[in-house]
Amino acid sequence: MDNIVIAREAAAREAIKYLRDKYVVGVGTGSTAMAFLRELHKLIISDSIEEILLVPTSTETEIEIIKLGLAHLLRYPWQVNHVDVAIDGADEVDRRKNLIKGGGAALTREKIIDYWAREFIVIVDETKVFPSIPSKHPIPIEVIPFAWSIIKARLEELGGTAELRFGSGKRGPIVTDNGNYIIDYMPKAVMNPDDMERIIKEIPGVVEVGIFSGKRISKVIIGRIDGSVTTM
Ligand code: ABF
Repeated sequence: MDNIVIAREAAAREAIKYLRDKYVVGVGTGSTAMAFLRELHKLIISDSIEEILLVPTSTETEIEIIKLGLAHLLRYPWQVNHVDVAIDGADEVDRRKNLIKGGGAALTREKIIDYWAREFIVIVDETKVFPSIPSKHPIPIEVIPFAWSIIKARLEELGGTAELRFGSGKRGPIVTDNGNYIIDYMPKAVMNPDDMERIIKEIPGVVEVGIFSGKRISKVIIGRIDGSVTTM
């Protein structure tokens, strides 16, 4: 098995320890979150955990829940009055638990559910840990399509590069679950992530920013390629 897969699955298995019977679980997006969903599926079909409800953070995750035969557990935000725990992946995490998310273009629904949850647990493999963010991945920003060129110019004025994200085959811009576009922004200088998030969010037409503040995160579980885990 691929080393990264081993690391992801180790983090996903560890996250299962934070679930309880009768929990409302926010289910993240991406391959690490899907490893978690598969582990959770095993527990549900073996009756090791009872009366769990699942709130997806994207259409992609919603489809996976249905494909696993768990549609009866699927709930939308308006059908529950809280989320006990959200388990989600990330593209980058720094030592203060600040995250870059949105490589899969699902950042807005992820932030809605992850921040609403009483506990927000992040699962990553060890290659996602960096001294500061953003390091390798630009900051994904969900924008109203009408405003994309203005926002791109405003970001470039702040310093750095900003690119409208295209789908494979470059047939057109990627469209999010909310009908918006994504701009990937790599700032020129490293800045405090909370300040960066605030400054970007103030630009009219920005829907959400793929910086998730470490202050909102209960725990980060890091899976290692030897199959062990550490937490922060
Ligand atoms: C979601 O999936 C995103 O916020 C993040 O961009 C991505 C991580 O995917 P993977 O686990 O496949 O690396 O959590």
